Amino acid sequence: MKKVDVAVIMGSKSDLGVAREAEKILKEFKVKCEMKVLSAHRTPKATAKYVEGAEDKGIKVIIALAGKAAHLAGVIAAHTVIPVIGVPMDTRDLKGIDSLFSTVQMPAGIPVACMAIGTTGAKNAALYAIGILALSDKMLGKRLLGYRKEQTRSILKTKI
Ligand code: RP5
Repeated sequence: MKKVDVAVIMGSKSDLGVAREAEKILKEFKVKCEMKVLSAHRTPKATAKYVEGAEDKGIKVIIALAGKAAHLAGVIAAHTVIPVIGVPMDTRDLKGIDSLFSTVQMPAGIPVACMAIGTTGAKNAALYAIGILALSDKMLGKRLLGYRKEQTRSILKTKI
């Protein structure tokens, strides 16, 4: 079975552009990830089945992106103890506030780490997942530190 460290699950193919931002960072850090479209509402049984098999696949972190009544991250977290990072998608009607509240307001006992709305959240979800993996992977931790140092360096050299 192919080794996968991080699963990136999105509620709809319409979330793919934002999900790619997380994938890009995971690939930059050479973290093995797999992308899936699964919905808490439209494919509830397939979602549960995938998540229940995730531990056997060696998946260590799950990133879940969803919009509107965004229950995907919470439903995934209900089926596993693998850490789940939720990314609320931006929406036309309510500007992602709907997705944010649906993702962040989990009942005690079933935690979801909720990131910012949209692209920022997707990027930070990948970095957060890398931080979790780095706890048991020293080399990955070094690369994460290097990424931060480079970020600091590039901001400090900004000429106005
Ligand atoms: C959610 O509803 C998805 O995560 C997506 O952000 C939103 C709209 O989905 P589509 O109607 O574009 O498939 O389930």
